[in-house]
Amino acid sequence: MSWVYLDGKFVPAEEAAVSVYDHGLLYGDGVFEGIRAYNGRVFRLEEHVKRLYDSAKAIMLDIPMTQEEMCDAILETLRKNGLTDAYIRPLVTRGVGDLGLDPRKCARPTVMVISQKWDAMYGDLYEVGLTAITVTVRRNSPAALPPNIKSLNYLNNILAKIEANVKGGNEAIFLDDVGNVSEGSGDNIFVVKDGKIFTPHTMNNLKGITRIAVIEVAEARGYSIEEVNLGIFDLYTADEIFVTGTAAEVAPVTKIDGRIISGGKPGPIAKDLIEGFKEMTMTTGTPI
Ligand code: PXG
Repeated sequence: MSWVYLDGKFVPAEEAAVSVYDHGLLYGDGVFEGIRAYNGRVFRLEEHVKRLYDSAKAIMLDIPMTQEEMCDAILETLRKNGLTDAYIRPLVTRGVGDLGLDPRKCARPTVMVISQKWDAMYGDLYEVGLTAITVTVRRNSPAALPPNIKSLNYLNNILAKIEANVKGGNEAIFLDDVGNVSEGSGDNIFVVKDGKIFTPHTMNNLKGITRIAVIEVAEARGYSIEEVNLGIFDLYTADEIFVTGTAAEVAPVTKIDGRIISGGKPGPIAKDLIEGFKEMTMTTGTPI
């Protein structure tokens, strides 16, 4: 049997349910995280929990437990389910209210932790590389809904994914409202040009935890890595492109909008970082 943490209790997965009046459902009013455990350890647990609380703070949502208690709830969920390699989804909604959008109607947030076994998201695509599509739908403007908030409102990302699916891509790449490269539908983006690595600033994308980990791996391996504004030209003329995320890990892109990147196969720097990141996930993290 698998168990879900729900408001301080463990309930069987098939009985874990929220009210139709929960504003997480009615308005996408809530925040979440996506975390991985590898080899009996949770990768960057404190960083994910901190980002969850930052997302909550940005939407004035008071999570009714401390960050330490949230970390414990996550670890306990994994133990209760006997998981050592897993995907973990903590989620906090505004809670049960009425059909009006005013969050003051919601007495207390709903807190959930869902977990499941999880393997590589892109299967054998890591060997051949992803086909990416720059989509016409733009990333939410930071002036409207900052992409830094990992909110339950993922329709912007889902519209991008649908467009990539329709156009035959494995992943969508967003530009922001002025045409700067932003991120993928569920990952951050990096390009390699003339031996140097570049990635967008995090104003127009999620402050990815894998992104930071990969920057650390790159620096440890002696690469020059810089945060810059990138345009579509930089994507089309890149020597290598890769995306990073909890689900995607480090995934090379070998074709974008029909342009072949790094000869149509994963490039040497992406391969080096895939190896370094794998080592990091296998040897670091909070023991379950
Ligand atoms: N940008 C966006 C929009 C994301 O949703 C990332 C970047 C990468 O962030 P991290 O911290 O994970 O390196 C994400 C994270 C899924 C899935 O099921 C997607 C994410 C995480 C976990 C699962 O597609 N995206």
